[in-house]
Amino acid sequence: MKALGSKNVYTASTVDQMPKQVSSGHMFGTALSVPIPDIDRTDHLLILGANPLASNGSLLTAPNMRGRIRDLRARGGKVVVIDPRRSRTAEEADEHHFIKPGADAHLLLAMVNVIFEEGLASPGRLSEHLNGLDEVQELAVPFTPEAAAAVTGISADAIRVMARELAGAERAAVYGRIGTCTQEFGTLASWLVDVLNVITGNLDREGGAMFTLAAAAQSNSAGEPGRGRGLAAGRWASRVRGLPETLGELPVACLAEEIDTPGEGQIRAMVTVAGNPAVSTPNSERLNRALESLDFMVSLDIYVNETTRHADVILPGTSPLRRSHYDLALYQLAIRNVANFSAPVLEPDPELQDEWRSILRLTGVITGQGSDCDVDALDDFVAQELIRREVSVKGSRLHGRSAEKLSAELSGRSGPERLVDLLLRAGPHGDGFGERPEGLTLAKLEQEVHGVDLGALSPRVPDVLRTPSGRIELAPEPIAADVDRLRVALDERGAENGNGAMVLVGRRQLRSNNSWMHNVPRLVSGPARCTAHVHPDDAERLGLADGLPARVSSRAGSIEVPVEVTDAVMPGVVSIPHGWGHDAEGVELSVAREHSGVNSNRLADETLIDPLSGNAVLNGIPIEVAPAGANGNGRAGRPAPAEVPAS
Ligand SMILES: Nc1nc2c(c(=O)[nH]1)N[C@H]1C(S)=C(S)[C@@H](COP(=O)(O)OP(=O)(O)OC[C@H]3O[C@@H](n4cnc5c(=O)[nH]c(N)nc54)[C@H](O)[C@@H]3O)O[C@H]1N2
Ligand SMILES: Nc1nc2c(c(=O)[nH]1)N[C@H]1C(S)=C(S)[C@@H](COP(=O)(O)OP(=O)(O)OC[C@H]3O[C@@H](n4cnc5c(=O)[nH]c(N)nc54)[C@H](O)[C@@H]3O)O[C@H]1N2
Ligand SMILES: [Mo]
Repeated sequence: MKALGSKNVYTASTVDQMPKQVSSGHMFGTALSVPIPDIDRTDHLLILGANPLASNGSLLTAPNMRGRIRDLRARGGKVVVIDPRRSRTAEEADEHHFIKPGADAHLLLAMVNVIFEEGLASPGRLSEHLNGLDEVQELAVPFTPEAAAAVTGISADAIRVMARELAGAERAAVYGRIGTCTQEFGTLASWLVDVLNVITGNLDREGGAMFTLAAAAQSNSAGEPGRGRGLAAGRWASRVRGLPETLGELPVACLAEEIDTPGEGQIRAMVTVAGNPAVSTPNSERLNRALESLDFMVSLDIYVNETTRHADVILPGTSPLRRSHYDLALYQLAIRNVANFSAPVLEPDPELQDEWRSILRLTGVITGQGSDCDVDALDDFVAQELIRREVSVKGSRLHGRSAEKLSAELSGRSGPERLVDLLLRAGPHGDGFGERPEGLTLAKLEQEVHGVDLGALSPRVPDVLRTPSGRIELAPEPIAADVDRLRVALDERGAENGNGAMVLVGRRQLRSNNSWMHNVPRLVSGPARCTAHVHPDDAERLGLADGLPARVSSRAGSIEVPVEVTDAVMPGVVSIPHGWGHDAEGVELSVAREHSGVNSNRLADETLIDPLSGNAVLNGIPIEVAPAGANGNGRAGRPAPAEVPAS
């Protein structure tokens, strides 16, 4: 990306967790300073917009979420789930409340209101590290439980009880995930999750919401502790819509218009790496047309799918079984401090290059060295740059050490493994290149084939903070300013109650992973899963019948999809899973084509975003629903009602 020098960088982050990164960045100073619910030690867990029994958790890395939630309840703890669907997680919980999509910020702010109103706020030890407590109290004043009830669909009494129970629990944590991010008020909801964690005294304490201390590459344990530069955002804007950059990338909801709008700076060529934006991003039809119009496109991928079918060149990846793995990102979000390295299981395939080599070769091409460039020299250069940074950063364990000596110690390795060894050894659990011989190295992890457990999370405030003030910013200026939008919605939505308008939400499925697990026969067997869940009252009102196709339309597009009538979804809401629709021309997925389904992102409107993060709104999309005409495409198989899953 540096070699290309383009500001046109897009990732799945802006159809996923960017709002949480923005709120965390403003509050704690880095985008991955995301408080993680300490599930194994908490007594009370409030879950919003997450379904860990299907997803196994996200921004919350741990195996066996079902077992952990059961254990929590078995030791007398309570689990409350807020979701417009009665998900599998909701079924396992003590309590579930349907919420109108997009209304989480209203619910959470009303809980903040109750906690202040009833004198229950007690940040405890954190008080001396906080800015903005009074401001938050002030911001919450208009958001009474009565006002929030109309917007959320949750009664004022229930909101009060939830607030009291959260504040009263010995140890409690609030966890919000994709349902709270991919919506109109994504950053506000993400912020309020942690406001509640702070004001109930649960942030950064055992059994509350805590900061992981990862073994490698974590910016909130790098450099000098306790203070930093804060969030990088708004340094440039997208060409067409003028949406701000965040963390060096632009909202993927802008990608199609950046390709199909003529003028200076128009995107004419593209590289995709392990992404399927033609399915996973809003207004996918427009993006598909845009991708087809490019002058050149190269993709690194393992399939000829909806995205890579547009490419001029596909560089195939190796099987995960033929390459090593260390998860730099997700271990920063783990519920215990852990480190695990997976060595390749199978021998390298002589026909296939490692992906990191393909990427370096592309770098060679881009920098004018040609496709027969010296990949090993480029790899050495990358490693030298990383070493140079470590030895020059103030506060790094390796500050002032000799780059040559460190480089020599790493010389037996190449590629990502050399970088991982460096990052592990420089990290807070590392050996510091001999400084603490019992510390971690990659060699040690190679011995520990099941990984290393570095212990339960422990309190990290204030050292973890990287805000310019060195404090937790409870009411960051840009976020506080966005509360105005909530106030407007309070009036508008409170008034428009119950006029029959429908909205769309998604749902994740256990035997799927976004768009790319549908070409495996075992994972697509059984009844068709790409169905629209519709509440019985809506089905009756709209003339929809179980197993028959409905036409669902939005500003962006229109699809036909078979209906499953179920009271697992709240009235006024339709749920369609994402990642389906594999019947497009040129897609070479023979199994997935047989179980095609339709792409729900044809309905997602690229003009709807959360303004603070640029994140796409994928939940709470206004739609119209009607029985499909007699000429419906019939592709939809009739699902067997007995097998209708709750998620
Ligand atoms: N098996 C499987 N596991 C996965 C994935 C997969 O596709 N399959 N995907 C992985 C990825 S990329 C991610 S990001 C994670 C996501 O992990 P999760 O966030 O746990 O995933 P979801 O199951 O999508 O849960 C989101 C829930 O939010 C609800 N929801 C929708 N709108 C709203 C709203 O406005 N408010 C509230 N409160 N709830 C709402 C939905 O009904 C749904 O139950 O899962 C990861 N794990
Ligand atoms: N409506 C709606 N849309 C959503 C979501 C939603 O909840 N609702 N969820 C959003 C979320 S959370 C996310 S993360 C995005 C995901 O968006 P994407 O990342 O664009 O989607 P995936 O389907 O995960 O695509 C993964 C790609 O990687 C390829 N691949 C798999 N293994 C390898 C490999 O080893 N090497 C290489 N090079 N390629 C490989 C696959 O073939 C596929 O093309 O979707 C988002 N879209
Ligand atoms: Mo995701």
